[in-house]
Amino acid sequence: MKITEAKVIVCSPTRNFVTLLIRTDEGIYGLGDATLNGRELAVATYLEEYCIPCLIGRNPFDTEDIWQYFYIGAYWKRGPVTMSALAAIDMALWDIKGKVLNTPVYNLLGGKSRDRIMVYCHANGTDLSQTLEEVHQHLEMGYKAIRVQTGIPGIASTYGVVAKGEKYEPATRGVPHESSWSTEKYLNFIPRLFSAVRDKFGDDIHLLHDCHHRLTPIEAARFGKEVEPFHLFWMEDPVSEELQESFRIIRNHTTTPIAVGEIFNSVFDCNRLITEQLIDYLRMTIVHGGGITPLQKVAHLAEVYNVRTGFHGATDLSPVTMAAALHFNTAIHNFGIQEHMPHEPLVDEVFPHAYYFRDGFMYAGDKPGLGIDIDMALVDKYPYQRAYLPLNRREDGTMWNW
Ligand code: GCO
Ligand code: MG
Repeated sequence: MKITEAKVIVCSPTRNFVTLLIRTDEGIYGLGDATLNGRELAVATYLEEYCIPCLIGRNPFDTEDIWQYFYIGAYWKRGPVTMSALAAIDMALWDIKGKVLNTPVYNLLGGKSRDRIMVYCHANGTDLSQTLEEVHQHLEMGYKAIRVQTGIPGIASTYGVVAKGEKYEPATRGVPHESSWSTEKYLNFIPRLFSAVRDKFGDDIHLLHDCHHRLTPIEAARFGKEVEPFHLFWMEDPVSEELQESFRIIRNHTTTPIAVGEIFNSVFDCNRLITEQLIDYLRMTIVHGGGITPLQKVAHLAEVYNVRTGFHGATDLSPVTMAAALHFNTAIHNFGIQEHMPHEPLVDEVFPHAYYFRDGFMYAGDKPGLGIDIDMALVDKYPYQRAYLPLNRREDGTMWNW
């Protein structure tokens, strides 16, 4: 069996997605997601100019060798652009393998470790009362785990929060939006938020929170300590992660579990965090972590150190990544939780899929391969539109992590 053609499809049904479609001489094709939010065409070009010419003629079953060919063979290892491209190739090949063998991909990754995947949703009001209302609404939808973000008094806009009736979407069209930030106001307010949520809804729901890389290690330590009475499932991205040893400061002060890794793209971004047991959940998911092939190795390493997965699943990760993540989550032993930020109905139309949500859990479905497709007629109707993630400044104007 041989790869005969590979094609990059860039479309924007409400937001941009980059998809790789690989065809074989036996008429079977596979899909991979290569979306890197705000930098989409860099990955598309990398695939078209440098990867696709070397893919033609290869055996799509050789997932390990093809991965190493593009990883070691590029000489320029790692980085989000190249690793997202590599992830798309890898996903598409696993999809083909499953289709040829007529079995869902989870069966190729170890079979079913569980029947259902616990997911967490987002409650994010502009103020406390709207946020409590959002928590209520999501409980009604059946969610067992909820990430809670809220507007902070005295800060004009903050990460993850949207006006009433709007849906949170990380990227916006036009030039980047700028927001302003006060660590002090944030740290003073968030414990009150979680106290109010526990008072109103009790102890049975899992509560999560994303600090979005905005604290220093000692500030994150204070955060973790002050929310301990409300026993969060996790605090996410408490600090900017480049300095892996900085997590020891947080760890020394608090028992609040830590989740990191949505911007990681290789095991070398988190090897120390894992082996020194400085984190509890790893968020690096299939698309930005280089594909199913390397993520399997990372998950197995993490299992030894009691680190579970908690894959990134915002709207900028396409349904192709969600499908791959759900197969992966079904199979590996040390699954923790999966983020679920539902796509717009139009996105689900462009990418028809076998996976589904029911009563707080998601299911990969039992179709061969990844159980995902793309509607080429619809794709042409929604061409790419440049969009950026926002920027963030401290109140005095200093650039800060968004
Ligand atoms: C999350 C993330 C997102 C990212 C976005 C960037 O936890 O879901 O932090 O909101 O900011 O995916 O593209
Ligand atoms: Mg996050």
